[in-house]
Amino acid sequence: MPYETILYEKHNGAATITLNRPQALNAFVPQMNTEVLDALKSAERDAEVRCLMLTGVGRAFCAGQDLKTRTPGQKGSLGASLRERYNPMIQQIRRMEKIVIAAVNGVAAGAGCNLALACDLRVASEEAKFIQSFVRVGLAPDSGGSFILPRLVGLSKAMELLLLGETVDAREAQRIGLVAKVFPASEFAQAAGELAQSVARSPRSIGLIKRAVNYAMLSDLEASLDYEAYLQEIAGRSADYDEGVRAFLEKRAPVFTGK
Ligand code: T3D
Repeated sequence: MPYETILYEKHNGAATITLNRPQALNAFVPQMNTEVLDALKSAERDAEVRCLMLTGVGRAFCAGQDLKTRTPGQKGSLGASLRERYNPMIQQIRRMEKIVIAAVNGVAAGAGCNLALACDLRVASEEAKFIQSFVRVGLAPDSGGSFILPRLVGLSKAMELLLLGETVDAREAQRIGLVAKVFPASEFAQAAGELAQSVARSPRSIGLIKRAVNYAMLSDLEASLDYEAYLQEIAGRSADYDEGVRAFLEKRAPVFTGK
């Protein structure tokens, strides 16, 4: 499918989806939801792709829903919009075994912020900002934010961010556990790309790590222990595990193939 609101590229096992509506700080219109979902699915199907990165053109990562289409006369049903356009994107990111990295290049607000939170890892430019801006426009949190944010930063901090809607800069986001790494703006694209390349060279087990944590977030210890044993059986049968043990015993770096 040819894309108009996003860019999609592949390089050495890592694919990048770049939100491309810089005139509106990469805010979502329906076509962009459709294209992001399509690109996520095609990355999932593509055996060449082992890691996926999500980023934005210009000075924003994503400003959430395009509010210019939300005037009283044309706003329609927000519930339907979430069910049909946003929830499938978030579910796709969480369900796919491939690792999705949010490379937050600039401001991430509302559903745009929660899109980043749904990813497996977040890295940020020093210029990035995170805003749970729903309260600023009279909305409730969506796109998984009410579920994921407290799990990332704890209940008290999550409530503060949601209720006050204040801007969190990149360093503060790193301090509270919202992002893993912060890079200077001038080095950001390269550093984020290198991280995606390195994840793409990781062993098969990274997808199993994601599955294990996804499962554990929704279940109790007993069920998680059982599911861990199931996933470890899969990992133990992989070529990458054999290579990992061989490399350890031979005192060299492993060469993983993702098999
Ligand atoms: O379907 C549904 O409706 C349900 C889903 C709802 C979930 C949501 O995501 S609701 C939307 C949540 N997002 C926001 O509330 C963020 C709104 N934007 C802002 O608060 C600010 O723009 C930012 C804090 C993100 C950045 O501020 P600043 O000062 O750096 O930039 P700016 O001047 O406000 O914005 C620059 C341009 O981008 C401007 O356009 P203009 O006036 O020059 O033509 C602005 O209108 C546009 N823009 C920014 N955010 C949006 C947007 N246009 C449409 N929709 C936006 N969300």
